[in-house]
Amino acid sequence: MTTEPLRLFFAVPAPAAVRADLARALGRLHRDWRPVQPHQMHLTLAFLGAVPADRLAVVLAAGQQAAARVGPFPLRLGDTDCFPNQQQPRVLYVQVAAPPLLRLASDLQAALAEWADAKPFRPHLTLARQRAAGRPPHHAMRFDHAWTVESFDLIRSDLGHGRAEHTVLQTFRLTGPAPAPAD
Ligand code: 2AM
Repeated sequence: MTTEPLRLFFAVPAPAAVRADLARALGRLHRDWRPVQPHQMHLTLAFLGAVPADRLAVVLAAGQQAAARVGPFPLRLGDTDCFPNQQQPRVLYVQVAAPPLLRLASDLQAALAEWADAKPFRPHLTLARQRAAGRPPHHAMRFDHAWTVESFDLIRSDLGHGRAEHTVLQTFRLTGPAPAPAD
């Protein structure tokens, strides 16, 4: 019997209070932009695409190992920007500063290179995607939120026919050493 591969990614979820603030600000976006649903706001650490269901244990073990190497760390949101660039904006995101995110992302990418998206890691939290080409998101948004990251999730994304549905398969608590102050 063959089963459908799993579309998986690792991500740090944004706390509920932060999601609520971001969603409020996104209410003012032009309708050419489709805001991310608040309950799906996250920072992707590694996107794995299609993983055979019988290899899930390998992915879970990699998550566990990465979580054991990094302790809880502070994270701060910054300015908004666009992918691929301001001239042809397709994705509106908020920049994120936190070096331990890079460590988590590179550990996960290295351990799961068979599936992991090999693009260089750009820490960000996607706020909205463009529905129709051309129009910039207009008003500047700046967020000054900070929180302590204590865990990350392995999430299954089901595309279905409409919007992707996200299901948390496992939460990994960060149990490693506290990052150095410079981090
Ligand atoms: P994002 O982090 O920029 O929002 C699930 O699809 C999540 O994985 C999305 O949040 C998405 O982008 C992220 N992701 C990263 N690389 C991806 C890729 N190649 N295809 C689809 N999603 C990807």
